[in-house]
Amino acid sequence: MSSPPAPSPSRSLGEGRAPPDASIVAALAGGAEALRALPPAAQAFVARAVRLCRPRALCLCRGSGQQQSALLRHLRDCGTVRDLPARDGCWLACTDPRDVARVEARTVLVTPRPEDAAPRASPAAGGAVAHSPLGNWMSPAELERAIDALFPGCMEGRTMYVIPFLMGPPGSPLARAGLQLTDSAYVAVSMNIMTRVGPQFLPSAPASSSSSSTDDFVRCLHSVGRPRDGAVPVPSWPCDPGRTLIAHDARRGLIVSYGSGYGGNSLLGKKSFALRVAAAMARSQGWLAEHMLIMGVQDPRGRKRYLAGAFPSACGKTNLAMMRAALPGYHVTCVGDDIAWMRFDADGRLRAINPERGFFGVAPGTSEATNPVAMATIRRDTLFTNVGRTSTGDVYWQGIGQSLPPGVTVTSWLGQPWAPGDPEPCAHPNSRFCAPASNCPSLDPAWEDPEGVPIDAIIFGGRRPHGVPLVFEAFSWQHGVFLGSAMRSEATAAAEHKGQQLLHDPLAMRPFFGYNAGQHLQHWLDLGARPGARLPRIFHVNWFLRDQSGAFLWPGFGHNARVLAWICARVGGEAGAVASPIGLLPPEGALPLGGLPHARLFPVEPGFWRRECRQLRAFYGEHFGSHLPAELWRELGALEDRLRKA
Ligand code: GTP
Ligand code: SPV
Ligand code: MN
Repeated sequence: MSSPPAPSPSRSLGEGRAPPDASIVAALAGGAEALRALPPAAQAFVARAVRLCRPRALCLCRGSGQQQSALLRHLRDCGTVRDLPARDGCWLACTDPRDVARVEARTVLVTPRPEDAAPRASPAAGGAVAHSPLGNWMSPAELERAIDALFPGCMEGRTMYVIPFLMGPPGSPLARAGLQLTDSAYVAVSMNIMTRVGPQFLPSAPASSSSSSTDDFVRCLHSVGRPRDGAVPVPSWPCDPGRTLIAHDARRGLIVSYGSGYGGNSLLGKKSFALRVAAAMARSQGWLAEHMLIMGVQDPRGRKRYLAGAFPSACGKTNLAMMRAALPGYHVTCVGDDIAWMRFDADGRLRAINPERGFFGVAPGTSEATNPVAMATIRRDTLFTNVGRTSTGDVYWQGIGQSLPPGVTVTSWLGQPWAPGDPEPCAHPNSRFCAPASNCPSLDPAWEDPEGVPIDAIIFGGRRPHGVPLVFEAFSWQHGVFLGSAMRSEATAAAEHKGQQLLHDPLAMRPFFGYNAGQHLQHWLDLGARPGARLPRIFHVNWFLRDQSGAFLWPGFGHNARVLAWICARVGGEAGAVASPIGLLPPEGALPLGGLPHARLFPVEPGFWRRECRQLRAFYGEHFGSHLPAELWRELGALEDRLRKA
């Protein structure tokens, strides 16, 4: 007699409230404690994951400092982190050199139809996976197959950390809960810095018995993986780069990540939840989840304005959000450096919260000269990854702006002796610091306001070595959304791209869209058309113009305050602007340029912009096609017309 086929282990990973067999959890070390602390829906998710991944033990993360220290000591005993005696409570992790950045090629959105994931994700006939520059698609059935291939037994011999977490200030109408299960203590420690952790953040009961399982919390399953041949070249950093997969099923509120322990691949509250899944929630609930910093700018008369800014990865968000203004009388405060969740309030104002609780910032280039606020933020209680280490137990990287005292030596992120002048850098270009927001001396007093801060201006920007002025303003909300859709930037080390190619990066969301990018742009246009909306002004900036020798023209960093001052004056109706085909420009003399010629910082060369339009038309056509909102095609046509007349 044949028994019925066993159900696929992955089936219903995200579904159901009742624990299928809680006994399997209770039998594990730490299991009973986790069960006691978790609501039934969370218990059910844990039980399913335990059955699938077969961990040796469970560890419930409660968000306490005591537990954080214990986890760090455990990581030290495993050789994953080393202490940094020169800094209080600081640690250094070095990864497997194959696991150093987000893996965009293996990041997918799971939807029934490919066009729900990305405009031009077209699988080969009958295919279950499709790649496109605006997002990769995987079918729900293929995700089940992938889970069945990757996860069974992947946590054998390891502890599963159970991390209930909240994105956003407690009590905020925009805050959302998640539950991440991971076999990486490094991830558990990092999540405890980046998010608010503890079982109290999980809703104790579903919103209603008929509500879908996505309403209560986002289910996140993560494993660093187990290579098929069992070979782990860096035992302190197990991973399975050959089979990495980061999959998002927003409909089921489920994120599944396998094979990488690094950054956005594994800290699932960040890009996976707070951008991809949240963007899909935001679309249906009428708000926005965006790759944006949030900052306060106070002018010499004491007036305060809040700005949100979208720049692609490693293009200056952390630096701008933490800036110390190099302009007398201006004072900048930080609400967030990477992600903004925004909604219109009853008065029609756009209000933003930072869903995170820490900074996961790029280390190279961070110095007392460029970002003194970050340098103060990372003095204590910071987890560094892939930077160099000095013989005195301090950190080191290219552009840290401190020469080494005599006799002090450096070990590179690869564990090799390193000396200034060596051809290879001592820190990986995407090496990072992970520090609690509460360490930041310029943290805005309202940074945890549950209602969020009112946004007066939105800034888009990228790395553009030529042709794009230091700052210009959009003519309207629609034109501003067009500018966002037309963003381009040089590739950076934050993902696996090689070389200095100019990538299109609409809204700085190209790797983070949670649904069809054309619909995401339409959502922006729809919100702008909302009756009673008091829309922020939209600006485009470029700190990265270069001269013939390749050097940056603009001093950047704290000096970007001069640009912010003009933006705030525009918002306040106190500064004039000159119309040009591409937008509104500051008149000559409107912002202090420190002796640099106006024309070099504000080039508006019709030939350059005509080429830009041709490339944008090709990009729109090839990658959006009919999914691009008609209003944006019209904006492009209007720009081409203005340039023809110029
Ligand atoms: P993600 O964390 O990847 O989203 O990056 P980010 O957008 O927060 O970028 P970040 O502020 O970390 O800056 C990345 C790199 O750009 C660092 O090496 C900075 O030193 C450099 N950078 C930031 N702002 C400026 C600027 O105004 N001028 C110049 N020349 N470089 C800058
Ligand atoms: C980015 O790449 O935009 C980051 C780093 O902020 S990561 O968390 O790895 O996505
Ligand atoms: Mn980022």
